[in-house]
Amino acid sequence: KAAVSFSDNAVTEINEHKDQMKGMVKDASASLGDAPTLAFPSISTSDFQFNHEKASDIIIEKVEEFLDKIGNARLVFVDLTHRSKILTLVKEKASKRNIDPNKFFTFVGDITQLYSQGGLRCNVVANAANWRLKPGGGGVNAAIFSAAGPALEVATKEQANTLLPGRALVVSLPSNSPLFGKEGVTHVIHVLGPNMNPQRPNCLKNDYATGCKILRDAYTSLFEGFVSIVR
Ligand code: AR6
Repeated sequence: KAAVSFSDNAVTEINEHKDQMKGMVKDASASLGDAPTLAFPSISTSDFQFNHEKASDIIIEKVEEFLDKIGNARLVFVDLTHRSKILTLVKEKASKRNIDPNKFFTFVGDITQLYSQGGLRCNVVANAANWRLKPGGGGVNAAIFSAAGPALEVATKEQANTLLPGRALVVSLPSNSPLFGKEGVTHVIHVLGPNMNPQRPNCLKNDYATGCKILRDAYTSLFEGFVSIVR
């Protein structure tokens, strides 16, 4: 009998510890998960065919430049699959440079479903846009416009009809947008990167001197946009 009651006590104690642990884990994730977070895809490396080595260097350079400026906010680099070459490069280079993994990390998932599917709260998402700031065209642009519904198109058009390569446009997402309601996204930042695809407008024809400059400007403009929201 004594043995049984001892074991009952032990079970009670273990359960208490478990609850405590759960609380601790919850607190930790809540404090980090509540920080303002920008989720961004790789600009220009898919449809726009920009070189992945060069792009990943620029991403790391710009993340390092901005991590000091964003306070307790976080930057998250997103792509659809673990097989993504650009995601692997960025991950490797971030770890080599000892970038604080609490403030910058890579994440695999659909940028339009980061909270509902991945449990990752991101109040701001970046879009690899086209110069007309129009829905469609495939890639992340089609996905974001489709997930956000017509509210995003309207809010975008109220601000601008076109975007120059290397520039970003911050759009506040109306609360009736499903991307706001389901995912908690309050802002979309459209970014237009340099284009190396001859089938798309303003092709730079492999001019990487210009291309790298435009890609740097694009990330600078994106992160400055995020800083302006966070402040
Ligand atoms: N979630 C996360 N990442 C994604 C998603 C998604 N739903 N969809 C694509 N990616 P791209 P670009 C990744 O082609 O090269 C459009 O037609 C993708 O794997 O969207 O800047 C526009 O209208 C890649 O790593 O952007 C423009 O005309 C990254 O997002 C043009 O493409 C960017 O791929 C812009 O081309």
